[in-house]
Amino acid sequence: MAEHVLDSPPPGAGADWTIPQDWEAFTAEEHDTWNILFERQTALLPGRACEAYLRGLDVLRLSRPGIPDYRELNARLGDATGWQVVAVPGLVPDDVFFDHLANRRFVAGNFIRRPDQLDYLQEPDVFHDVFGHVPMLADPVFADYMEAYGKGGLRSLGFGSLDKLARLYWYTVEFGLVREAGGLRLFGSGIVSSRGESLFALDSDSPNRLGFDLERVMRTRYRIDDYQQVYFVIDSFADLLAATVETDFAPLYERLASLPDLAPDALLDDDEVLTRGTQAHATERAPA
Ligand code: HBI
Ligand code: FE
Repeated sequence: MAEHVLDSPPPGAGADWTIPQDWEAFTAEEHDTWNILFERQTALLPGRACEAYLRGLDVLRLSRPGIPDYRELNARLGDATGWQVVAVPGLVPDDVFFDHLANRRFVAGNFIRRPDQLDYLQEPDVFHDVFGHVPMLADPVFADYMEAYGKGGLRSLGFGSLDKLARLYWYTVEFGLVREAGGLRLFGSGIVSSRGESLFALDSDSPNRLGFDLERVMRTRYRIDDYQQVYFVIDSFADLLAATVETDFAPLYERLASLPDLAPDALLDDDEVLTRGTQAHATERAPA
């Protein structure tokens, strides 16, 4: 079980699970870990991440290196789109998570991976949450999308359809690609915060790459322990926002309840296929 997942608010935390960041408590080694990851990813992402992400990176360039001090970060992010980052111990319950998003607060795990975990860890640490998510929150259209998503998440709880809506988050916010400059660019936080997946998601012939379709995404299961077997491609953030704000989710949840889920490597006749993947990566990783 992940070490930072609690089943009730930590001692001293509010009912919203937030805790003080206590920036002064981070050690030199923890700041060094952030700096190593930050330098590595910012060298790799130009030409790979979308323009909105690369522009948003500026909000993270603070007066001191190392793990961002939210007192300074939130002044800059707040000026850009009214979003704030709040510290939490780790994963928080879905309803708490959605309520924060609906109020333009992004929750960030208040720990950073160990030096021997540089390339991968399953839980969202401060590097994934802040380096991965914050630059996109500085983009006005995406900032609106994330608030709309939070409000939709709270509504989905009433339909018992959180699992379907979580797939929308997963295949856009965490692992989304966008068409840009005649090619594909990264915007998913799970991708841009990972060196391996920043390469794999664009360069590998293993995964499928499909045109974004809301119902298709919400039918498609995902894996949390390896690179994705499918990436969905949006045309623009305005399109993604429109799909979320203009859809009446009640009949969509009804329809989804009667349709079978799809495996991550599924291909349907009416899919817009940009890449028909070999699934070689998943096959080689399959348990013996
Ligand atoms: N908690 N800290 C944290 N970070 C997340 O990304 C997160 C969460 N709780 C729930 C959650 N995500 C999921 O419900 C979403 O992926 C839909
Ligand atoms: Fe995330």
